[in-house]
Amino acid sequence: MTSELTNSLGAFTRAVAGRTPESSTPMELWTGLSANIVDLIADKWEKSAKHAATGRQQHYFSAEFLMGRALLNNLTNLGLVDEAAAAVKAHGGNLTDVLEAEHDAALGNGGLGRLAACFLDSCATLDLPVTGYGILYRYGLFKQQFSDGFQVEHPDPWMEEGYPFVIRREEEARYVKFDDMDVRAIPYDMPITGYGTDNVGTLRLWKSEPMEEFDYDAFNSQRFTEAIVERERVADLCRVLYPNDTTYEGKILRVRQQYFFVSASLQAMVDNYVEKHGTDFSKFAEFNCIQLNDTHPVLAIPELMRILLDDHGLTWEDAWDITQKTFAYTNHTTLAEALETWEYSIFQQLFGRVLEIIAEIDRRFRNDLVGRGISEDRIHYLAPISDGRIHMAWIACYASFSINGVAAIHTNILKKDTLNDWYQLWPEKFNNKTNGVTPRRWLNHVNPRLARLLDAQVGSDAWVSDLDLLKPLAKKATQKKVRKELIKIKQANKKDFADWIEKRQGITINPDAVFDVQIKRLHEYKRQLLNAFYVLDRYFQIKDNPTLDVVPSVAIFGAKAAPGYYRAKGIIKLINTIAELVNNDPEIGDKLKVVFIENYNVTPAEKVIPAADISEQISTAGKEASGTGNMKFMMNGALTLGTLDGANVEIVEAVGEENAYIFGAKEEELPSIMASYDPYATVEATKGLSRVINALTDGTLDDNGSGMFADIRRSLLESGPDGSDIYYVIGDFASYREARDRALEDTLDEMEWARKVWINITASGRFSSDRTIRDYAREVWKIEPVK
Ligand code: T68
Repeated sequence: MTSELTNSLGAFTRAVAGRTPESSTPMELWTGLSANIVDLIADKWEKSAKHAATGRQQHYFSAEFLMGRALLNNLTNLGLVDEAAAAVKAHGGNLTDVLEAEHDAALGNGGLGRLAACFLDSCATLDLPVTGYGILYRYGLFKQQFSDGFQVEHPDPWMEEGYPFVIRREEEARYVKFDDMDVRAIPYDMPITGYGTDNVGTLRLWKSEPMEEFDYDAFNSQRFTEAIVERERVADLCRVLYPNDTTYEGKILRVRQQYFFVSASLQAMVDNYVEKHGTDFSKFAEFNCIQLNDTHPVLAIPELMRILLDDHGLTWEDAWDITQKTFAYTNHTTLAEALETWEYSIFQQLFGRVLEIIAEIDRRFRNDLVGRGISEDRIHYLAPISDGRIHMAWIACYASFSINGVAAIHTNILKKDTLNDWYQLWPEKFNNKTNGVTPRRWLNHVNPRLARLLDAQVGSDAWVSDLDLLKPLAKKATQKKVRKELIKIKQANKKDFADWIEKRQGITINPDAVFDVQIKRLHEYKRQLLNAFYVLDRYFQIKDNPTLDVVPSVAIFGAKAAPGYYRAKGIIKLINTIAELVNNDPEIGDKLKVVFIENYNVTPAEKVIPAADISEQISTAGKEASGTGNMKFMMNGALTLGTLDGANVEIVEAVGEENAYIFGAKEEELPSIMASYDPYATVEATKGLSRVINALTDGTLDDNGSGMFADIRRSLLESGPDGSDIYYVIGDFASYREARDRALEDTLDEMEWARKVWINITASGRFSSDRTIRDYAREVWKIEPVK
């Protein structure tokens, strides 16, 4: 008997492919099945949206949503995986091939964008009335290729072949005005299904288009080509995601993108309010709250003021009162180079009226602070406008009722350092919301073997939407059966990864070796260099002593560098060069291998995390705001090898120091250490390290004449602001090597290792984004589930 889904899949595939499903490509079957799924969601989605719009609503503004693939996630949420597999099979296809045809929606750089995606998943699952707002980038984060070990970037036209999971809402278009151009903003809505609920949330992504399909005057005159150019200028606006993470780039197109999406989103929100409640705005902040994901959407603050003042005639005092009750701001970094400030002249050129409003905010802010007896210097430092620049974080801190960091240590650093002046002025605004990740994608979906074990132990799949249910299982760590099961699961996952990487990159690894994984953006503060140095040191040790009894391990990396970040690209070249050296040395064999996953993204993360034994979280203490990969690894039974930084601190708190591998200088120790730090002397004093550092420039490692390796060496050993090893790589090396060696040795006692693994998995409940979102909902957003 053919199932309903088999029939509908046939129809949908015919409609998109124009031929029988049997002759369709996996991509066409993917498109057909995806359209079919949207069809199945549609009624619930409409109902959820109507329902949510009746009460208080939360709006999540973010320039990035790193969604990854959508189809399997939706099939899982709808409980349709088996049926879909059968339906695809009935048409001569194979669900795995169909799922693998899907492009990642890579509309984000890294942690910040992926966090936004996890949050939407949790909001939908918890039946919370939350909508996400962002930009429909035509090109996602660049595709990374290695050429001679160097990173080369390629465009990522992720939806060129069609993408059924966004629906164009023509009738909800808005106009966004710049001083030098007018733009039509068209929303594309993506349904966000939850697990075990009929609630379907929405991610609204705006696309820019020319005001008129045709400017007839222009087209009918000699200005034809100019008119075409003008159209392209508008389309350019949301063409590409800026590939910088954590560093700030003051590009005019970027600020256009920011204003574009917040203006369109606010217009839609305000229109919706007027429709429901009329033009008495006194209750606006009772019905609406906006979370700003970092400073990228902070232009929403003056823009809401503009709409209330100019379009609705409110007084400044009333508009400001509403604005201050509406916005909440999340900070994601303490790095000084990440704080967004825009040149005054750019705002002058793009939106004079918005600038006028910022200037008035600035004037009133200065008056306010003078009234509080604050010194002129401090006022100058904190003012929205100073030294010819607009300070986005300061506007956010002033106008928001809530300011939060993303892990306990990070929030403390904000209070005592980065935002200390603001903390002194308004301590009550500050709160911590430790990040989390969705257990749907990052456990249930990526690790079905472990998920089934958890089902059996819990007695149902209830843990998928209530990860705290794992907590009482911790005591089963003593049970041999559970531990044996865990070992088998990890082995099978490692075998899967080994097959996947072999097929993808042609590299063979031994699934019985320890998989040690560092996957994250390439940045000096994340210290991939420390990891690379360890590998090189180990290589030299084996070369010196070929009979050395080492625990076989595979060092697995995945990382993209911002295209303009020269040193990060040098580190990529270095890791690839070390891989070449190590992997092709017959004397080394399986004792040590290096894998660099090319084009690391959400999907490769899903493949490697379930296979990891060791999770590398080795940033310089105080630099990683939270990290979220650390949580994904923990949930999947990898042990943390890390510094006391970001959420590592809370992970160690949850599992106990004996169930993690902690090393390195602490955040509070570093200032005094750095005051008298001599990297050169430390190299000399650390066994094996000078050989490693010298290998950069003595001909052992070849950077193809690029000079990149000499640059890396300089950054560590030379004095001056561009050198001095400011991330303390050399200083932490000995302690890192000791901890990593110890972790590798510990894997030999499989049963004891499995005990630690189980403790980590069962303690991961507090790192579910459901917990994070409940905290936001209760303490900041003040929203309730809507059934
Ligand atoms: C990350 N930040 C933090 N920024 O580095 C990480 N920045 O510790 C934290 O876990 C994560 O945010 C979530 O809170 C980023 O990912 C960016 O990607 C970014 C992008 C554009 C501009 C600045």
